[in-house]
Amino acid sequence: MPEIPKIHPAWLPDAALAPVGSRTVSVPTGHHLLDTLADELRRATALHGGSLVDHGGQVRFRLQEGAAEEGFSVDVAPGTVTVTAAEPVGLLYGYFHLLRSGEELFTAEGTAAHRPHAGIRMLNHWDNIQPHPVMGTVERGYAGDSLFFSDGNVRGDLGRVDDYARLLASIGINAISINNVNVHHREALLLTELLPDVARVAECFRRWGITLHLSVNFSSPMLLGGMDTCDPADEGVQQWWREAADRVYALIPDFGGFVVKADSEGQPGPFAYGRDHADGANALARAVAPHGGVVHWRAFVYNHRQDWRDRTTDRARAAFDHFTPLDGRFDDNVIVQVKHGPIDFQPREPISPLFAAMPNTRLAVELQITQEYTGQQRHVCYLGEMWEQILGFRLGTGGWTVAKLADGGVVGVSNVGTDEFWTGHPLAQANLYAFGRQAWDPTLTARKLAWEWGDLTFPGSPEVARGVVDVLGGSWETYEKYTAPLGVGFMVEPGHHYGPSVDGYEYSPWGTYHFADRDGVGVDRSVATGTGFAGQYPEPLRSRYESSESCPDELLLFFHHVDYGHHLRSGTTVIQHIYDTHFEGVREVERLRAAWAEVSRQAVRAGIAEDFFSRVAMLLDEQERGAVTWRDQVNSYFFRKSGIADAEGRFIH
Ligand code: GCV
Repeated sequence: MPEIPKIHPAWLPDAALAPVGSRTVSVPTGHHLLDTLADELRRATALHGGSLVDHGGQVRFRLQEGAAEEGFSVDVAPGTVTVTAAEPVGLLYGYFHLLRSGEELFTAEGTAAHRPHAGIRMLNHWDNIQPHPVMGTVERGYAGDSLFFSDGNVRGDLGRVDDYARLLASIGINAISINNVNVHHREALLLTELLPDVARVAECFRRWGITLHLSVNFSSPMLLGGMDTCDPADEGVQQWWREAADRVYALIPDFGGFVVKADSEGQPGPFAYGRDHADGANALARAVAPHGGVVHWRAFVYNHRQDWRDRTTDRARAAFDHFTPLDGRFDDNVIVQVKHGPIDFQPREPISPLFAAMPNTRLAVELQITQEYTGQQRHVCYLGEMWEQILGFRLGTGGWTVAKLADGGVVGVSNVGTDEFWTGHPLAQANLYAFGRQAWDPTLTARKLAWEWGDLTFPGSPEVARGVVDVLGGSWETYEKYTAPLGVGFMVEPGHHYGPSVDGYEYSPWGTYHFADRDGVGVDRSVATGTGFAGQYPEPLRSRYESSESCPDELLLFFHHVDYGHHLRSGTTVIQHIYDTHFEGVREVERLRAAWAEVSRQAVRAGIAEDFFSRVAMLLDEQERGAVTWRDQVNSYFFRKSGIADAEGRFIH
């Protein structure tokens, strides 16, 4: 059995470099990204018997004015493939395109142009420098420790960061923030004392065309500057931010900008001074504007000290209520970053109505790659399928998709850490892969991306790739089946959010209720009788969500409180749907395990190292245990609340 390298190469094993590495290749010089590309080509050709030549060759990279920013075109003629781009980064992206296209590309003559859909394709890390007593070094991290920080400092050895940056460049990521949006005291120092270390990290990413951003604490002028205010209207505060930005750019000339979580879950913000979020965001944006930087200002602002008895306050309404009055007031270099759903990354939520309501603001869509609410990288849950629906969802005037409305880019919360497979669950690599590729081109289907990822990860073993793709396919819906039903969300253990607790958040201040009683379940968010949230959508969505008759089944309990006997559009009742899907979800996990056993046998036959497969098998044991627990807790809860028996007479505790 060949030995697995200590760190798994993810989707770039050496064998995946063969399509380019086995040929004669030429590349221009004169830019640091071209040096990176040349290094990469040297490595590929050394491995696969090709060579790097000064001119010509079978694969030619060339720069030529006129192509789209960051884009590239590929021209295939008999015996040669030419990649042309206006910018060096386009050639780098073109190289990775050749790898994922494989040998087939070399036989299909013609020219094709490629360009990214979103200008900013970003990852947010929620990494802490000082391990948080509850969250550890990565908040909501399920893949080991931080790649950047250790022992209260930036790591001395950043070798792994370089490998990480290469993986990210290969899927088109061009921006990264390295620290948690909850910026504690030690992390605030990244802006000052620890800045030289940040510059070292920025250098790793620069080599791969990725700009570094920092999450900053809104009260930094007080925390770091000793001031007695952080009022964004205060001239001294504005001056402090300008000087802070100048210091950053002096060391990191291509610094991307700031990410800010303000007035959210205890983080400081402009409300304390009677200012709004446009005032706050613009003060910071003006500090980075002269240097070409941006501010990602998060719209995740809500009251987390709610009284569950108060049915008028609705967390789902909050982002829209706070931000839509500010449309048009944000500076051009502010990007308002909006979570895809109105609450918080649940397995199923409607699209945030904010995307259709701020035509004069740059918006970014925020997705959660780390599986906080989708199995914490212990369950297989292929999120590419969820994101395909989100990015392609039409809600704007003229039916614009979320991908188009989010003209400020696509941001994902990273799922990576020091784990040898990068992502804890080896199959969660596919989520990171799909995220980057969908940010580049949101029309790519999740299925196609699973194949791309499988083919790259297991080159030359199509049977293994097929088996893995089949296991990924449908896994998000399987997860949804055995967890919270019909869009209700949040039936998780408080705090760590793993595993079921139907009433875990029911009487807490976080605003995440399901209001189950003896007669029914769900939150009435209609305009007629509920919180009015449905009214935040443009037509025809508003009417569709307003009525329990037309509301899609998968979102019914998000928008309506209905009796257990209510008939879904599918024909079954709410209570029977709960029972059926929970039994079905567990059966699907059992099938996943059997399928994985078969893929593992094929992998052994193909001589592929076992570690990947045994890790997944071990996690599938846990997934099955978890699914059974979810099924039993949810089914028992609703059986006892409703007193309605399962029509199939299956055992419910
Ligand atoms: C970084 C959720 C998570 C928090 C996270 C927050 C956010 O509430 O549970 O860990 O904080 O979202 O997105 O800011």
